[in-house]
Amino acid sequence: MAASDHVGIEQFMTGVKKRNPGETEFHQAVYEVAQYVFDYIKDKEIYHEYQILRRIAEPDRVISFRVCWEDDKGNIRVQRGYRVQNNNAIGPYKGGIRFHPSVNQSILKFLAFEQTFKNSLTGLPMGGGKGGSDFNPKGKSTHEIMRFCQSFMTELYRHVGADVDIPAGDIGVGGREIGFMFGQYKRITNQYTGVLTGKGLEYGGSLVRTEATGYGAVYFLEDMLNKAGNAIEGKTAIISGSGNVATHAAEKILHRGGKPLTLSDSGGFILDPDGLTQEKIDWVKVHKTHRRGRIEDYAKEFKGATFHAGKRPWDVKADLALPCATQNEITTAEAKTMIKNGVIAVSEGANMPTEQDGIHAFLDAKVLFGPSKAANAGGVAVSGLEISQNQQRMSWGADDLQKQLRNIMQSIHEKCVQYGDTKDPKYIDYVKGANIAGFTKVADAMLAYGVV
Ligand code: NDP
Ligand code: 2IT
Repeated sequence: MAASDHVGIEQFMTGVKKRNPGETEFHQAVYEVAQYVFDYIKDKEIYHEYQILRRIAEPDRVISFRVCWEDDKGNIRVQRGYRVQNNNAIGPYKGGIRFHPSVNQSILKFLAFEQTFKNSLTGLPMGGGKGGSDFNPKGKSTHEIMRFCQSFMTELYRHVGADVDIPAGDIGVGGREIGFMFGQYKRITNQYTGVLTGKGLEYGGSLVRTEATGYGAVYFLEDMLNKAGNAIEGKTAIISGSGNVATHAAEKILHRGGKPLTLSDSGGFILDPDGLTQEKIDWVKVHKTHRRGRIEDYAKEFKGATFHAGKRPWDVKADLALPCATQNEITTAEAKTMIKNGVIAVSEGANMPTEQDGIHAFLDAKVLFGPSKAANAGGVAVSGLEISQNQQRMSWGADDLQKQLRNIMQSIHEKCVQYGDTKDPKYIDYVKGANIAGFTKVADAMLAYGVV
């Protein structure tokens, strides 16, 4: 086949949209990867012949199931549960579980697709998957959460396993929910295996897993800045979210001598012009995780801080930005405001938080931009280390794990530099680098298997 006979990107995307109607987040994620991969493989006939990208963009399977549970008033409630197993070319399916009312098939397919490239970038043997439910954990009692998690696992258990598919946490799923799901898996199967990561330290969890995603996003930011002859020290940072990723990103910014100015949740954002301190971050962790409180209470607790209802923090002037809440939380207009305000680097803690044209605005303005599949890979990387510890029936020390996390983030940065060259020798396109580096390993494994 001559190179000119290959399907073009527009035709490829027409097919993706036709096969996955209405799944806009999934289209967005596939298009973002395809833009770069099409260019990279234009003279690599074998990837065309074996339809590699077309196959990665078709999940191995999408499992959807009913989850019934009883609330505290005795009402029977019905939710939908999912597991999307995208690709296991380089290892068992691996990826988080999200509980949020917005969860649908499109969102989980985009997350499972992205996870495939992210897990490849870590260098560890993990394929890509994602799961979740439209269950809304807000306002639910601990017993309601427990009953929901048990019911969810009563179906999920038959699709997962320590060598098959290893879920973990994501939005709305933290240590408490993982505990309930692990307990139910153990009860149903009578097996004690590392089927989930993000477990408690008492029953096979790993040190550093809780901190890993937020810390990792700041390590990636640090490596981008260092490569450009700059540093975090003395810089201000705007951060969205106030959950696991956001609070640990704020903490690591602080460790590096930076000044975190904001946090947010779905109600709005807080601005603390004095900067968040360790004490304030610890308060947020307890308030949001244990008391299930709202970020607006921060402004009542700490003098000088203000709460901005219904708003996101992106028009606050700062040097650095870390979106750590959810997808498409930086619109193209907000990206342009940030550029105008002089932001020098963005590191995505959340998955796909920046709209497509917003990403290109950052790249055109030569803002250092760490895309989610590279910048937030620290969480799943330490999940990979948790799997290794479980299989060895060992647990490693915190110093060792911190070093391994730091090294993995550095090696992801190096892979992005290797593939992310631009016409400007001083500017790295990390989006290009992450997409191509993530693709090659999965693609070459798929080639080895032939047509399956
Ligand atoms: P948490 O549940 O701990 O926190 C989520 C935070 O984001 C909360 O502050 C929440 O606010 C806010 N948020 C969620 N959805 C929305 C929304 N639709 N609009 C506005 N705010 C929202 O989740 P994590 O910190 O674990 O996850 C945050 C992001 O990081 C997600 O994109 C996730 O996929 C990604 N990620 C997480 C990893 C992990 O290890 N946990 C690993 C890699 C990526 P509220 O309380 O009001 O809902
Ligand atoms: O998006 C992600 O990488 C996660 N939610 C973590 C997945 C994992 O398996 O640790």
